[in-house]
Amino acid sequence: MTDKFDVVIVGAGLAGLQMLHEVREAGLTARVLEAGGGAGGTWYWNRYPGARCDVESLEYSYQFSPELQQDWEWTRRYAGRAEIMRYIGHVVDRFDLARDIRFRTRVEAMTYDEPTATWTVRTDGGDEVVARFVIMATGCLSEPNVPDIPGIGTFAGDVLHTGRWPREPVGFAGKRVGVVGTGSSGVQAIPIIAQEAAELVVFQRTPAYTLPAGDEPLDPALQAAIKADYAGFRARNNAMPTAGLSRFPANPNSVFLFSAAEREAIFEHCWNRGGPLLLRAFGDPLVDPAANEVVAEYVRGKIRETVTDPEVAAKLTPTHVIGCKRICLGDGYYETYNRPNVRLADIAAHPFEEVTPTSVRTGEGTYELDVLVFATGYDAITGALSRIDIRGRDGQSLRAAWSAGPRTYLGLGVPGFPNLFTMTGPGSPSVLTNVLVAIHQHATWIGRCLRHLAGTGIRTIEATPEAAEAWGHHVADVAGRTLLPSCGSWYLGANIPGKKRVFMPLAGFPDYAEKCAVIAATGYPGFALA
Ligand code: N01
Repeated sequence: MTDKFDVVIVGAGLAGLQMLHEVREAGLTARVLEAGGGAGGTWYWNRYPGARCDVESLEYSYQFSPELQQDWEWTRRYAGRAEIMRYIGHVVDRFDLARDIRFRTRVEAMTYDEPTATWTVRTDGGDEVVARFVIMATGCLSEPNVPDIPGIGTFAGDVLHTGRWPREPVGFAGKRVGVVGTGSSGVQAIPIIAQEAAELVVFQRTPAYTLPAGDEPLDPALQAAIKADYAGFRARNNAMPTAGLSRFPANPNSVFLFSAAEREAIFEHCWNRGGPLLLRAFGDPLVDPAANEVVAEYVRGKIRETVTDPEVAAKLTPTHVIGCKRICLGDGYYETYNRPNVRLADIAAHPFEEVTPTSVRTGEGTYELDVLVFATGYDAITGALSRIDIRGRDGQSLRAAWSAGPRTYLGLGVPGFPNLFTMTGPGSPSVLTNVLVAIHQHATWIGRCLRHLAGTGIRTIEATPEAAEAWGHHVADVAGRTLLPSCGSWYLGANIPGKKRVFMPLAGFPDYAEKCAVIAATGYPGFALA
């Protein structure tokens, strides 16, 4: 069966849903193809215990409808998965989005046809959809990374990944559970699993810097005050480098301008307030290694203070630059290691050797387990794009075009792939910002672009190779002025064996948004329009 639409959107997560709304506003027809059984993207799949957003609810929400943002009432400072899924369901119903979404439909391949200037998109059901434009709203953290440990296929118990958690409830009572990974997902799941499981072994490769989230019921007076001027609140957030947290003014001054006692007081305030404020407490921790070390050492002190066994505390203490991997937010994480049923296995010092039907063996010993949970993250930013066989001009594949690292213009267009847009793609601020703001900016920019093309009779838009080349240098230059590329993070692709190490996101939202706006207002320089 072949259907025809103006636009195909791949993915019905928060990006795909807003994009569908924008495409409709532009007067075009759209079909959204979504692999999951419902809308929500990352929130649909991440059903693991403790899943909660690490961006405050009043910011992690859509801004395209003033009525929606007035009507919706958040209950927590950080919304949990269930609350976010209720919000997504409300948005889908309110804007009648589901009628244009085909669920349980995974896109396998797509091919550009030059004579007709259309894309043919093929699904796992064998159907084809033809469209002039394809918009990839496939998410930055949607393609799970599962380590290849010898014997993993023989394990007789349940093997779970936080990003593909089963729909049916998973019970840990009376079970011996192993969790691999201590990034944001592990840090949230570990304290909850520890409360239920008979025994928990955490397999840690790199300790994370974990700051208290400070989750609490949302103060109704704060919610009302923000709603009284939501537009102003959004505008102030958009002016921040990470497009958020304008409620907590950043201190631009060097950490070294303050005495030890003054620093301590500022750090304590940030720690007790919760959230990632420590990194904004001074102006230089993400650019000066010595300043970074001051902040890192404060967090290390907190770990030593919290964890009662000094050997365990030492293993949990990170040594890398704070902030070069995404900061984890979680309440009660370090305290969990004081529980008698929790053990920490250092797999950097003693790597995995083998999984048997009943155990995991490392260089240090054998752990008998009933359940194995992988909180091992994602083939980030490019993973979901490169698993689809995308063929552009002259049949060239996106995978091949990106074998030396992703090449985009603005993180929105790819040379050789006309009429294809990537949302929150490599080369855009995406994961270095509040991603809902990044989504809003991309969805509105693409919507405006589609209206422009329709109004001028232009058939194709395509990033030029020169513009993409220059943009790649710009992204690298901006990252190179910070400490962000200084450790083996998923921002760099370093968590995936064999993946080319390129710093993929662009730091600094306001400058990026301004550039995109100027490009749209001046006839789309850097894109070939034909
Ligand atoms: O994944 P991660 P995540 N053998 O990649 C380890 C967002 N998010 O799902 O650091 C052994 O951060 C890996 O070790 P190392 C957020 O943006 C947000 O936790 O590579 N271990 C690390 O400890 C976040 O950053 C929220 O050495 C292996 C862990 O597994 C992003 O998603 C909640 C391994 C993976 O950490 C990803 O977070 C959850 C291997 N082969 C996620 N491979 C909130 O909003 C990897 N590891 C709160």
